[in-house]
Amino acid sequence: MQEPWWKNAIGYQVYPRSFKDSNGDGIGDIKGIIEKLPYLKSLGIDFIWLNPIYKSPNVDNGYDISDYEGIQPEFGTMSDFDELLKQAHSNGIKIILDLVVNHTSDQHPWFIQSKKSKDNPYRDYYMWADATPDKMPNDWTSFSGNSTWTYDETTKQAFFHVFAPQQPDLNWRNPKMRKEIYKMIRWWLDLGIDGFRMDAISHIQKEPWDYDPKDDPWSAFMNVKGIDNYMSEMRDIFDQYNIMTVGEASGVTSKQAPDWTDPNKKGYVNMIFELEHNVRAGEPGKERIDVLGMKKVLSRWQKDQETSGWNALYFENHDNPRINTILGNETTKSATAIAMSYFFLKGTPFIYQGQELGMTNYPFTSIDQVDDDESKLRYNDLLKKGKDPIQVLNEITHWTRDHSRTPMQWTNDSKAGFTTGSPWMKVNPNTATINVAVEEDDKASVLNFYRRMIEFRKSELTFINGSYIPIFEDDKDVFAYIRKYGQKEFVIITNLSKNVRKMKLPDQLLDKNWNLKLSNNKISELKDELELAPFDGMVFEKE
Ligand code: TEU
Ligand code: CA
Repeated sequence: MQEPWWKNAIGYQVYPRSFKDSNGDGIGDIKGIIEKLPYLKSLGIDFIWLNPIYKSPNVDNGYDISDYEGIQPEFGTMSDFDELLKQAHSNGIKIILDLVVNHTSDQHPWFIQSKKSKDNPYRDYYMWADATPDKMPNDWTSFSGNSTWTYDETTKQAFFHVFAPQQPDLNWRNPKMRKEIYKMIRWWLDLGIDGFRMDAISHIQKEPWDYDPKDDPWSAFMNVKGIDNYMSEMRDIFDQYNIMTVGEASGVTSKQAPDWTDPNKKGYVNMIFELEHNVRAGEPGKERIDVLGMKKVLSRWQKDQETSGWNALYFENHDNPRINTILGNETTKSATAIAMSYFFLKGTPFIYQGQELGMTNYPFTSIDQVDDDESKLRYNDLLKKGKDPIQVLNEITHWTRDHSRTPMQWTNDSKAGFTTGSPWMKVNPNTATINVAVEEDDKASVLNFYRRMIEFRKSELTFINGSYIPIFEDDKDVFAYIRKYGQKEFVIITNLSKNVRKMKLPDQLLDKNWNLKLSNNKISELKDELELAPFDGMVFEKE
């Protein structure tokens, strides 16, 4: 059977606002992406996931949509988008868009109507309940730490939102609302896009308002019973197109995942982004990702979807700090070891813009430098709870989503070659050394390593179908595994730490000859006793 195209594809996530500015207003745009298609082609990626490009008041950088079928003017026009799609396709690159249907902007015409009166035809497009200014319908907590309810004076009721108050949740129980969303979905698919990344999709169903979340404050809207109906309806549309879909589905467990991603089961989507391995909200003091914990989560997802379903593989996205800072030590060495550690797992790998350069966190020193709405909400909330301001600042600046949203570093210019104007978000000063131009010319750069790694990954079908066998499973520094299919066998070994590690190879690797395929260090043979320097990484193939 022919495998679907997305199984041997590499994804690249573009955050349009920060990718490339073509007209000097300091904001990245669609024409900027078109300009950089040759770069993306040279990297070897197969599809782009674009963060929201729709009309939006921009409270949550495009995740608050006021017109699903209009392009954000700062980003360009619909004809720019058509051009992007055309040129991407002629370069062999597919485009998937963000589908944000858990909520809209409070400036969406539906919500403006809905707010007007209790009998407005759009009232039930959203969720309203009786309240007073100081008594909300229940005491559920939203993702930003505040109430999920905002009181509205006009009708003396409150509306429901799991994110910011400017992002009211759509009422998926309303079939009329769903019909309009499905029409919009078809509209984009008919335009020829290649699929969707479905934002916050596991939250579209909520428990009844009298549900008690107990000690799990978000359980009231995480993969709640009844979501099946809506997901199946969308699947039935997707099935009519040759596209790929990836659901951002926190709350769907690894055991439940095959149900979501296996076409022989419910198969709502082709793959899901799990959020378990990528722990964003670290406590102060716990700055580094715990390698052992992360390995356990990733291994569990590999196993639970080994024979049924499919994984989406990623370390970075626009919601997380830079992996080369929180897992690596901001070196070429760590960036490349980290890359190898996840790229050969079973699933479709995603790269977030700048990750392929080894970009790092931004050195924030004050809350005024922070743009992210979620970070500011949390900052104020923690201050209100009486926490120490310095500690709060530390926590927020360590984890703010802004780290990943600083401009893409194209050159060593102070504006990173991102814009000729004043960039909307500060450029990381290390663009002096970490940038595309410098790395193009350096054979040993992170960028050129990614190129080799992508080419190799795609040339070897074992990485699609092979089984996953973890080794050194309980080791706190070394992430290593075997991929095996028939006679073919590969072993991936990465030291994700600053420690020198002496490893004794497990029996299953002994008495075989191993050829080096990819490496970021001087080791050329797989010996029975292996000494790994900090952030060594390599891939061997059995002879
Ligand atoms: O993020 C949503 C998201 O991270 C939640 O779904 C998650 O389940 C929750 O925080 C618990 O960990 C997406 C986008 O990626 C983000 O940028 C948006 O701000 C958000 O949705 C709202 O649209
Ligand atoms: Ca611009």
